[in-house]
Amino acid sequence: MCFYIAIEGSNPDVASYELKNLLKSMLWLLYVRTPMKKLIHLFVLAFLLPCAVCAQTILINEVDAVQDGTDAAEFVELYYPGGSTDLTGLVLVFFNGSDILSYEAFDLDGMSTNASGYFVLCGDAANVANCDLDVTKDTNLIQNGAEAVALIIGDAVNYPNDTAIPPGGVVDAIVYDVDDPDEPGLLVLLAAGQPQVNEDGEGNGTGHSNQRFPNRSGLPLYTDTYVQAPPTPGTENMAIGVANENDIVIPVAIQLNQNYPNPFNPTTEISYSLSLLVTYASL
Ligand SMILES: [Ca+2]
Ligand SMILES: [Ca+2]
Ligand SMILES: [Ca+2]
Ligand SMILES: [Ca+2]
Repeated sequence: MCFYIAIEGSNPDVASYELKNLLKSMLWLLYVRTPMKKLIHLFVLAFLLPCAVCAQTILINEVDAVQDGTDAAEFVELYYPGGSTDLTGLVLVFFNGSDILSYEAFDLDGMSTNASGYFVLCGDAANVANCDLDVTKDTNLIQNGAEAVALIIGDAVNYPNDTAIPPGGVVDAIVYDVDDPDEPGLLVLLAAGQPQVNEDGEGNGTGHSNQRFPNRSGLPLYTDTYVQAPPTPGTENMAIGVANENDIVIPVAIQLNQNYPNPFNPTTEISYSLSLLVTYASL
C-alpha cells in the first residue's frame, strides 16, 4: 500500500500528505502495548521508511534521443515530486552500447529542478522547450541505441570518456534503443529483469520520446512504465495519441447505390461501398 501511495499518486502533494498520515498512524501503533508491537515495528522499518525515502527520489522521467535528420531536439528530463530541489552532487552520464563505456557526462552542480519539479538538459534550447541546461553538442548529442542514460551520484570529472559503469551510486537510469537488440552489458544499470525501452515502440521514433507514463510512475531503476509518445520537455508526460495511431483507418469516400428490385417487392437490396485509407499520423 505504501508504494502505491508514494509512487503512483498522480498528485505528489496529496500522496505525500497521505504518506505522512500513514506513517503517523503506524508510529502511534508502536506505542500501543500489544503482542503485535514488534511485528509492527519491523513492518515500519522494512517498508514505510524506505518508501518515504524513495518517494522523494529524483527520477529520469523522459528521454528523447532521436528526431529527423541530425537529432537537433534531444533532451533528458528529470523530475522531483517535491518541486524545486538542488541537483548538486549529481551527474548525468551517457553510456555507449558498443563498448559499455561512457561517452558524455554533464555535471549538475548548481542546477536545480524548477517549482514544478522539472529539470531539462538539452542539446539545443532553440528546439527544446523549457530547456534548463543547453550543452554541447547541439545535434547528435544522445546516441540512438542501444545506449543508456544514467543519473549518478558524483561529478563529471569522475566520468571522462570511456569510463565504466560504476559499481554503485546510480540513482536512476534508462537503457533504450531504436529497434535494436537488448544490450545485456547496459541492462546491469537497471533493476533485475527491467526492459530496454524502444523509442520506436509505436513506430514513430523520430516523433516520439521515451517517457514514464503516468507521469513519474514507477520506481528508480525500473523502466517498465515507459511508453512512447510526443515529447513533453519540462512538462507532465501526457502520452497523447499513443493508442495505435499508426493503425487509424478512416473512410475517404462513401457511396450508397440504388436499391434493387424496387420497394414494391417483398425484399430489396441496397448496396454501398467504403473506400479505405490507412493513415500514418505523425505528431
Ligand atoms: Ca524521438
Ligand atoms: Ca548546445
Ligand atoms: Ca540521437
Ligand atoms: Ca515530460
